[in-house]
Amino acid sequence: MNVASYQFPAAFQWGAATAAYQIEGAATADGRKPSVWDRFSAIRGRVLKGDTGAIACDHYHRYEQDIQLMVKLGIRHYRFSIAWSRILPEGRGNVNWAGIDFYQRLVDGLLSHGITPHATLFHWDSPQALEDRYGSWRSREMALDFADYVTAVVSRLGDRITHWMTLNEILCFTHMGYAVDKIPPHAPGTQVKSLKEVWQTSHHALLAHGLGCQAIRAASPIPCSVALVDNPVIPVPITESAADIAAAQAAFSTIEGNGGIIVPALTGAYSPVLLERLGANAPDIQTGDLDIIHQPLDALGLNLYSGTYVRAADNPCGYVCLAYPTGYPRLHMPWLWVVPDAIYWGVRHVGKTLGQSDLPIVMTENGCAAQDEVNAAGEVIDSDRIFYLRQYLKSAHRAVAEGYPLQGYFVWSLLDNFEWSWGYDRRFGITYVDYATQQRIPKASFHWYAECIRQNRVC
Ligand code: GCO
Repeated sequence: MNVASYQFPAAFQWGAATAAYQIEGAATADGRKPSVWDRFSAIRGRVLKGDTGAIACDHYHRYEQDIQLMVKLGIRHYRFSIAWSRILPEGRGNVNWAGIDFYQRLVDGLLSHGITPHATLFHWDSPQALEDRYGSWRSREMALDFADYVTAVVSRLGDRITHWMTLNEILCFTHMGYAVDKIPPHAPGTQVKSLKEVWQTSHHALLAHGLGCQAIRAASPIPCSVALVDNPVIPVPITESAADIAAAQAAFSTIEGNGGIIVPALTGAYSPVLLERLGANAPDIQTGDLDIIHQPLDALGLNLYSGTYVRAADNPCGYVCLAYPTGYPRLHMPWLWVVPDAIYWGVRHVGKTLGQSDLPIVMTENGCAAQDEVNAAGEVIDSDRIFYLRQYLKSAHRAVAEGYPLQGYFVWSLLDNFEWSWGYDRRFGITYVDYATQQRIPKASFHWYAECIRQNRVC
């Protein structure tokens, strides 16, 4: 591996990622019933400009064309998610064969072009029926229903999908879907009475992950890889002095929600510091829960977009988080501070601080929103996105060059898509989508990424 030219090892996995509700559309097609996002986005004022995922990129009908885009891009790996309410429209019970059929066609199309499918079983679109029945993630039943859904999917698609991911970003669909003192920005958008109830939702999601891992392994007809996808906050040492590095490492397992998601998932125990801080607001944990949650993983998926600078401090926790100065570079989201080193440190922290130095890591999402415009020549010259991606990929390369087990990188996203409460206002794609015509226009970043893949290096 040539360090100076940012060459990656031959087996490095280049990919792109999407999620069902963000691209599929076809909300009522072939037996699909509503998810919490259909209901949430239909409520006035919850999503910018009243946008919904009802049509989105119409990928459900245009998946063949989208596979052609992937072929043009040269990716050999594609990460997408499966919509629970297409498979089990009521959230439990009867399997909707038309839903299975869609994903079989999609996966067969990918495989016929040598593209390995990486399927996320849950990317935030819980069946509305389960929300109506018992408040979805507020109930422990949700974890059991998730495991049954996983069995329904893996037993029917597991002959052709070998890379599974259980849940995407637990903290987002729980702590942003439920909140105490404000209307939560994400579906189901339920205001609860205590922080304990919020932590209970993420505890149920962790249980769902654990039971889901067991269900995948029990149902898969062939050997497969099982992963969790998380988005921990990444402390980046402000200097690489021994003291600041130690501070960043100490921060990793306690900062924000990390101690209550990635730490229990990978170590089998919530961070004691977090539990002490939560006190009476800590979730109820039943005997045996942590063993279920702490399943062996074949890989860990990290979704990384930004990072938090920290430095050593003479206080009980040993670190302070540093505010971003006015004028710090940011892309087109309030939280999208450009901190490329987050990739390197994210990978290194997982290995060094959670005792997981051999666990393969995949960058399951990295990308940015930019204020893309189609120019007179019909092109989108998103040099800002190229600037962003190039820096993050160099950081990924550093992790690989230093021997950390980073095995792949999936750009978020293949297409502009429904960006949750921001609707279609924010564009994360390397392909521009004209929503009025559904025309796809590969942006400059698409061509740049294709060249990186072709040369197997950061160009
Ligand atoms: C997430 C989700 C994606 C988002 C992307 C940009 O990380 O929030 O996985 O669905 O679209 O991250 O915000």
